[in-house]
Amino acid sequence: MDTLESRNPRIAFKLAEVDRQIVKIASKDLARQQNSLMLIPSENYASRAVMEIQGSILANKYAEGYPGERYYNGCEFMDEVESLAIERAKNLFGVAHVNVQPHAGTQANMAAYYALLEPGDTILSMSLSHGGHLSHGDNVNFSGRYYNVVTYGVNAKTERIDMAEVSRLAQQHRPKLIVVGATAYPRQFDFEAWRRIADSVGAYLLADIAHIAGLIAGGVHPSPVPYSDVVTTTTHKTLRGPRGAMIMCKAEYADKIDRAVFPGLQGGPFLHTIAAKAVAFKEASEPAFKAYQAQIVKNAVALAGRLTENGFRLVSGGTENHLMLMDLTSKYEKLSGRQAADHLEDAGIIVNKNSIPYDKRKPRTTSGIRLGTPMVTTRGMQEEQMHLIADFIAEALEGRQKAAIKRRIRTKVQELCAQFPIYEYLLS
Ligand code: DSN
Repeated sequence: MDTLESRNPRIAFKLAEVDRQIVKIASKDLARQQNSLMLIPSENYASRAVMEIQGSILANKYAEGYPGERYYNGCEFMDEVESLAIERAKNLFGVAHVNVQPHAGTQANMAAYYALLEPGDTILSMSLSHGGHLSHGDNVNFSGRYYNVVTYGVNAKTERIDMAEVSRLAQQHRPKLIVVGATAYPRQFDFEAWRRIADSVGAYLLADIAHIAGLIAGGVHPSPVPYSDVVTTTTHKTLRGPRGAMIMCKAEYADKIDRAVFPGLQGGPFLHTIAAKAVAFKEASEPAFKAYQAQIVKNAVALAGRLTENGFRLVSGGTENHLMLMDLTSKYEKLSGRQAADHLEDAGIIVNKNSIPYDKRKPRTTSGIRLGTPMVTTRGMQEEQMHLIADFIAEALEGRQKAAIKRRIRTKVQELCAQFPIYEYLLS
């Protein structure tokens, strides 16, 4: 029979036939993902369905533009995909307008600034060293170069955002945009209070919910949608979709936001990823997702509680969301976040070094580590396992100079992981 495969056999070869080297690397990471306790709060295990469509024929098409107004022909089904993703996101978050094209969170924030600001305008945002994000105006990022950035942080005593201080800074600097959102803040945001401050100085309010989007969709964190002009998020963290981002906004900013994404900052959208976002939004609208998000928070509270019992101080005293920041100086003055993260990796526990507020060490060293529960919760672990994990962390850090202790914990970690396998269809 005359087939494309018979005319061009390489098109039909399986990955393992084409590139054993890359298969081997991916298999090693599959084993690492299976055998480690992954506690980085911004990561997750995407579902098989999400991964299937992301690696599909939808990756073959260019579709610059938006549904119904493309710069390429042959986009009929790409329009269907993107419209479906948009509708599902609108329903999930109860928002007027959604742009599902941003490739990543920084691009989403960049598009929001591009739409609402002129170079030189003032942004009031959380400082990176207190838990903000590079793209909120850090001086090594484009946002710090093109805008006049004023930062707020957390109060030295409470380690929570001091809303009176935010209000004072807003009055003093009259920002055109206030950004609320963080990558390492373990407390909830009162978005209504942020709106009041923005209104008091006539500023736009941008909520960057990349970390907490899943919690919001699952109803375990208040939503910023009623109070914000623009909301940005990634889709792969607690939301558990493909690696990517989106922008939500009030109807009045829809055109500006869309034009900022394309043609302002991006060319062709990744329709295979947008299809995977659509799948993730469907999954996030199901009752099981609410239960998952509630368990993420319960697990974080359990992990935080047991770490505290083990003598570690947590920034702000605990957590109300999916993550926590551990202040290592409270127990081991000489141990940096970087060293602690490496010792824990030796024991099969993956975390990241992170500055703590008012950290005396540099960002590459840090005095803290950041831990979160989205991945272990996706595996099905509950409070009982969080207690075990906290004890593993304490034992590994206490015995950090002894390779045999870390090896023993690594074995225990692997035994625990074996009880909660991931992607069994890939492992078998
Ligand atoms: N990578 C994100 C995080 O880990 O929080 C920030 O970009």
